[in-house]
Amino acid sequence: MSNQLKVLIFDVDGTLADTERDGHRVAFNNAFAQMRLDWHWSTDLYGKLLAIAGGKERLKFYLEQYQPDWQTEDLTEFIVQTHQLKSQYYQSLLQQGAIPLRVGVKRLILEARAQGIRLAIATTSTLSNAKALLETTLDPSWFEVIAAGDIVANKKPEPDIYHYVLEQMKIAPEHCLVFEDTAHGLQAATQANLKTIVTVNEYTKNQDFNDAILVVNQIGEEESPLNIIQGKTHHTKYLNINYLQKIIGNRE
Ligand code: XBP
Repeated sequence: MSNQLKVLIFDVDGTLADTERDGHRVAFNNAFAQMRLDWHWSTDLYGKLLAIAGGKERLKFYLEQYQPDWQTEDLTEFIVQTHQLKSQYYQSLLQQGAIPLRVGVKRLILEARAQGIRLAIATTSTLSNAKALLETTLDPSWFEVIAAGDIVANKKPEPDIYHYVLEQMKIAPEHCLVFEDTAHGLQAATQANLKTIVTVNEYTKNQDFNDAILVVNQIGEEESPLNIIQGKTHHTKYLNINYLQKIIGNRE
């Protein structure tokens, strides 16, 4: 018996949109400038900082590794305040429409809704930041569960956020498919026994995706077809629900 696809679970940053390079990074730099801090995160440096998941955790790591002599009275308070300011800048970038969805994301989500496939979000981002992206590009109410940020004890690559989604939706992992863009995200989903499709981006394209069932450059559209990077060569220009059903059912 093949498994039936019932749920799609999406990571947010880098998967739904290129929010890391064009959003979070830019917003952190804006916050540093407003706070008169002489720090700038280039796209290259940000690529290294992405090794640490979570904006607050990433800032702490940066201070330890790159500004070891810089001091403040209350580090925790500093991180919280800087992150709040950064989130304001991030959300205003979204409101300006500065960060579009990746190719094929909206079509696939609309198709899933039309076919009664349930939807969820599993992200390391702060809830307000994740919701802001959904509000400006899709609709948060389309997602039965929006699991984000500090809701679980351990962020990706630990599987906690995926376990949380499965529990909330009362669904077995074999009926779900995950979309991720990073090795950390893939590791988190795999540890929760979830099959994962990876849509790589510039930051993640050289990472190890051995555990993915499929690795592509994007979900794709008729006029902007996908490239298969790893996995069986299926003849398709873009991912649709019928195709995902075949993948999950191991029927191709
Ligand atoms: C992305 C992250 C987040 C964002 C910043 O994780 O690691 O930290 O970079 O978001 P995912 P916050 O791929 O799981 O979405 O500043 O809101 O933490």
